[in-house]
Amino acid sequence: MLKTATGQGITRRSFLKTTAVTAAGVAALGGLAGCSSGEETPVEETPTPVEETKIFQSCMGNCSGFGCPCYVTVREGKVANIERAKLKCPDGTDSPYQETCLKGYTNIERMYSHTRVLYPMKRAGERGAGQWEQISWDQAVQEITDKWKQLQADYGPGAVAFMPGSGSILATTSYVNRLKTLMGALSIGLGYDVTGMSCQWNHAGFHPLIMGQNEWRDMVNASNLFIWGTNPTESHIVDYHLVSQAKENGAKIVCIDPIYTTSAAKADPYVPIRPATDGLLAAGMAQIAIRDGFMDKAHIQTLTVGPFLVKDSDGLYLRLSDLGQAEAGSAEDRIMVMDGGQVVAFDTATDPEIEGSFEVEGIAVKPACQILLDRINVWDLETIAEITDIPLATIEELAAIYTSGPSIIYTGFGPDHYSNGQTSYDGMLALADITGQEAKHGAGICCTDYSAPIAQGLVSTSTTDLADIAPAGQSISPAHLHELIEKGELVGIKAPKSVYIYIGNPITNYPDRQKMLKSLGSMEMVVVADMFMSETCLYADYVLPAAFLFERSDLHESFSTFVKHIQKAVEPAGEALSDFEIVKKLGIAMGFEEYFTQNVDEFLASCVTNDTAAAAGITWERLQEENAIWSYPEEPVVLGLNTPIYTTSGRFEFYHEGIKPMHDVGQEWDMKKESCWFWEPPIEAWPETVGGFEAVPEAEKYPLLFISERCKFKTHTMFNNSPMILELDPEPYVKVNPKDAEAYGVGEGDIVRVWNDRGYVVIKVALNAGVRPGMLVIDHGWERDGYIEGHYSDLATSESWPRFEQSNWFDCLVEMEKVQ
Ligand SMILES: Nc1nc2c(c(=O)[nH]1)N[C@H]1C(S)=C(S)[C@@H](COP(=O)(O)OP(=O)(O)OC[C@H]3O[C@@H](n4cnc5c(=O)[nH]c(N)nc54)[C@H](O)[C@@H]3O)O[C@H]1N2
Ligand SMILES: Nc1nc2c(c(=O)[nH]1)N[C@H]1C(S)=C(S)[C@@H](COP(=O)(O)OP(=O)(O)OC[C@H]3O[C@@H](n4cnc5c(=O)[nH]c(N)nc54)[C@H](O)[C@@H]3O)O[C@H]1N2
Ligand code: SF4
Ligand SMILES: [Mo]
Repeated sequence: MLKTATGQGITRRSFLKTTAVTAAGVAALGGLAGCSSGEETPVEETPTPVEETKIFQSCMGNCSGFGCPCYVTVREGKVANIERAKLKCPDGTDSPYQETCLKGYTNIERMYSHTRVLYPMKRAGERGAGQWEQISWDQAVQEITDKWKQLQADYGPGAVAFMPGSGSILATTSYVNRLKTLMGALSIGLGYDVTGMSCQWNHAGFHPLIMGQNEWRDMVNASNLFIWGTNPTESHIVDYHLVSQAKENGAKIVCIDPIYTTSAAKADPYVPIRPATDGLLAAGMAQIAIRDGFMDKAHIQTLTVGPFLVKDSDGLYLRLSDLGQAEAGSAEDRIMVMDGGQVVAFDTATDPEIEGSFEVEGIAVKPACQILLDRINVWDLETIAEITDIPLATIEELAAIYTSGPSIIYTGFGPDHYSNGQTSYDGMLALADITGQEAKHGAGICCTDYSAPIAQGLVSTSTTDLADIAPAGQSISPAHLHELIEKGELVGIKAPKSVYIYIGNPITNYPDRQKMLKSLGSMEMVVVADMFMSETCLYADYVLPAAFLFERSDLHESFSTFVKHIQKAVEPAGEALSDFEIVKKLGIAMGFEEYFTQNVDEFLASCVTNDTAAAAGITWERLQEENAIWSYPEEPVVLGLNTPIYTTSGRFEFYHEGIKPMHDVGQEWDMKKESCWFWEPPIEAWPETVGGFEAVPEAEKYPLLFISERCKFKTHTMFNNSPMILELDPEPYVKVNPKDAEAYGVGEGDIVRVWNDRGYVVIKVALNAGVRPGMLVIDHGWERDGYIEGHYSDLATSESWPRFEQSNWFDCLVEMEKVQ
């Protein structure tokens, strides 16, 4: 018996009764077709029952679903059907999360697609040519590990790098970390969504339940929902119903986006904004809120770092040790605030000042809130209106809506994809801090999904047991990979000579594809494990066939309110192996057999055999019985209300004392400037001179701003191989505003070349009046073979600002011309 999370039973083995009826029908037809004399007694055919098995399984991908659960029906060794598995919240209501989207239902097609990699493949032509020799697993493993051993012997352990993507965040894909750790190999991190996520964590801390933002269930409690830099009808398909529900509950839905998206169409007001200026809009709204009496002093005093005194000299907090009253760094060395004309430790104050500037024993100080206000007040509202391209009356209207009741800013990763993304998120977060729109239901920020069972410690794939025996590996961000490879060494890290790529398609998905091709091209050996012949596979020396989700057992450790155990439904196609088995083979061949003794079930069981899981009542036995176990509180998680704020100060931090860059690679760093919100235009996406900010020089040649957008037909590059999806969305196109189309002499269906110094793409035009004039938009996720020529990922820059190592796909200027 398989059970859903509610305990509703679903029979694992059931027999189709309908076959009897079918057989009788066939017998009747047979009788007629035979057209016999009618004297013969019709032969009663014994119906052959078709055995069906229903297995708890899941879709997967880095979409907002992150593994929507389903039941797959297995018939004669093949997956024959997919049904959504309705999981339940602890109170018995349907879980609002992870409802299967259109893509999820195409998984059968994907799984049996001709683009599946079925055997280990060795490159037989130029890299990228797609010519392969099928080899045995033994040969593949031998050759790969021989080369790794030689490279590590010649150049050190970091000569081999491991590079993940985000395609399948499951316990077995994390098993790779075991091999990486044992080899002391170089880690190449993830370079996406860094700015958005990190700004949240810097503001509210990394909480094991929730990553710096509130849980999405709370959206339905908002009076006003600001869809600000996200397009959830496309990018959060399975969660969008929360927006609809909020609307049904009477919430006002506001959308701020340069493009009139499908989400914008459902909002009122929709406010188009000049790209990369959201931080200034937030500052303008904050100014108006303060002017109109909506500054929430009590909130700033008690739940933010607002009253903490900051020294003018070094930007650090004034502490008791500065006044000789405690030992620096000791537990007694508390941060000081100004209270009733006295400087006191923050935890003894009753009504601390949040504004003003003071001198304490000759030390000039200001409350952190004053620093924020000074930075906001640098901008006058007219300039903000000019730069954001939003009429002042509209900014007034937005501020009035935002302060009229509990308001949630539902943001996403639009602002993240510009180099100045931090100015947008820090601005939105500061707006919530100043107005007290947080730490209560229906308020705060709901950005990317909730946290993960792995973050909560419920599913642990940790490699700490190897700490004493393995050399400590180094790590580098993809943002610095090219520099590392060009220079051969960067901050003590040597350029890798080989890379193992898994659950990712970096050649398509990182900006400046030509640089990525060059960096990966410099390697002596590139190995990719994938289920499909992705674009990155095409440039590999070895492609290892990975088992599809339905072909393996696993534990979900990615973003979800459930811990889930999926069970192998069918045997892997061809000679595919699960990532677990692939890693195990490689690990044993590298000489680590004693660390790879577990079978997959033993490994999965070990992942949930830990104190945290035990305390939460999560056991391997329960998972086998129930498949999915809810791992969140009953009430929606709201930071500062029903959870602590997980910053070091225990408060929301709009001021970041002593902030350091995410990775110090010798970049210029202005600590004081980075400590608090400021606004500057992005590196490249500034084609016009506005508000005193000069257009970038590139704009003379490349006047158009190019961005990509999520579409419901893809999860990044996944689902490019589903015929059903391709029927709905057969080819890429660039969306062009009709005014620009006229100026460029192009019309619907024309073919254009879009280019800059980094590369070009040749693509069909789709006119779209919702696109802001001066912008071009291509749906994200098409690979090399989708374009007529070139590639959209050749266009974007790999440059980023100093604080975060981020990929800035939207920070990109281009020119366009008609080809035909
Ligand atoms: N179908 C589908 N869903 C997905 C994914 C997928 O590939 N396919 N990927 C998942 C992942 S990993 C992520 S990170 C999320 C991303 O989810 P979203 O953040 O929703 O994704 P995008 O469509 O990239 O960008 C969001 C919106 O930002 C707008 N935008 C662009 N520039 C600006 C700006 O300067 N200011 C403002 N205010 N808006 C701007 C764009 O027009 C777009 O409407 O989606 C997840 N969900
Ligand atoms: N132009 C542009 N580019 C972007 C973005 C954008 O907005 N615009 N958004 C960026 C963002 S936010 C993100 S998160 C990234 C995502 O970038 P990636 O993480 O590279 O995303 P996917 O294209 O989903 O690649 C996943 C790959 O892993 C494979 N895979 C899936 N499951 C498994 C498995 O279990 N085992 C193995 N071995 N392989 C598996 C899939 O077949 C696929 O080839 O894309 C980024 N790229
Ligand atoms: S593609 Fe759709 S069904 Fe699959 S995990 Fe994502 S949202 Fe869920
Ligand atoms: Mo992402």
